[in-house]
Amino acid sequence: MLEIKALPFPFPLDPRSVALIVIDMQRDFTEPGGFGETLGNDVSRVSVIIPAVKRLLEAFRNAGLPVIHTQECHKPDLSDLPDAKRNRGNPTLRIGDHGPMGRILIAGEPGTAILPELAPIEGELVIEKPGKGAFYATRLGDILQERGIRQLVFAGVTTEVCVQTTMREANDRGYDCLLVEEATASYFPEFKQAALEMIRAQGGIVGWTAHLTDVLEGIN
Ligand code: C5J
Repeated sequence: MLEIKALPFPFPLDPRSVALIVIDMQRDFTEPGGFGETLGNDVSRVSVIIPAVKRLLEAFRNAGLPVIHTQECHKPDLSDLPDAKRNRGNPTLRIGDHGPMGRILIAGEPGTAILPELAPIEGELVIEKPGKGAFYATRLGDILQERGIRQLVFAGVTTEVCVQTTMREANDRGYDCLLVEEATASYFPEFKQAALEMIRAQGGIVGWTAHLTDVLEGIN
């Protein structure tokens, strides 16, 4: 068992049952012309974490620990896209519309691709998810069970939407969850801060948070 300096108290990391889960580090959220920008967001606020996520990924790979990636996306026929999700708000382009990086948030389109710096390597699992949470309408829960994974270290975007939704459900399913502060971002810095505080409040009610350097030191 390794001990990672974390809040609200040290995280006991078991290398035999931990995985890194990198949430939605795809072009649609981090580059101009994608889903994030169509909603009116400044994507530079989230692209700043790319180097930190890369360091975390490399540390897990070097330590021989498993890595899982997720992508928020929908089928080309939109059969997995509820009207409520497609029609909500007033974006400049809706999910499924044609944008500068192909159809917005559609599987296989250039905008949905994971950033090249963080691209999965052979053997890493990629979960395509139609929801904000990575368990909804995916095989993630079964796969984690089959592989004996009991602990999840989280990175990715956005902190208070897809990261937090997945982390909360993982917590309910009995996983120990640790979010790496420098490897997650929101379009709203105050939402990131609030999410970090909510997660670790009340004795770690949703899980732990830790700084990147402490995680790197702990697993190397
Ligand atoms: C959002 C996500 N924010 N990956 N998706 O719509 O957080």
